[in-house]
Amino acid sequence: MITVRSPERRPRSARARLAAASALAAASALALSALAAASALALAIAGALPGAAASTARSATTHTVVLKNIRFHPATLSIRRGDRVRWLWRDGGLEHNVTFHRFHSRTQGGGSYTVRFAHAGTFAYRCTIHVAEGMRGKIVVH
Ligand SMILES: [Cu+2]
Repeated sequence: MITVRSPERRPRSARARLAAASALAAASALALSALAAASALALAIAGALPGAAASTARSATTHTVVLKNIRFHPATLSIRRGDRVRWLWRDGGLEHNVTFHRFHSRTQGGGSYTVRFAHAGTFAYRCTIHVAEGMRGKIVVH
């Protein structure tokens, strides 16, 4: 009696074993993907940390002001202490200068002039050639 039932049971139990094995494989695949996700998250966190550290020790930025059409663009620029401002002559060779109370560029038809602003405050400047035309600017350092 048992020997008759046994061949009937065997395929079932074999199928059951196979099902159990594939379930285990699926479970381990899930575990692997969870592990992969966890390590990807760990990498993302590790990657984010140096970025957060870098943002607290902010590096200086260089801002650009373009001299064009007898104007400074932008006329008013807000920056942070330690930042640089670079003026770019883009007025088809027309001569301009960047003149502050205590320092100034050369009068030139092209090129650039860079100043680092170490102190907070509002610094007005102008082009002495075109001051009557309203060629003035302002750097606000925070
Ligand atoms: Cu000018």
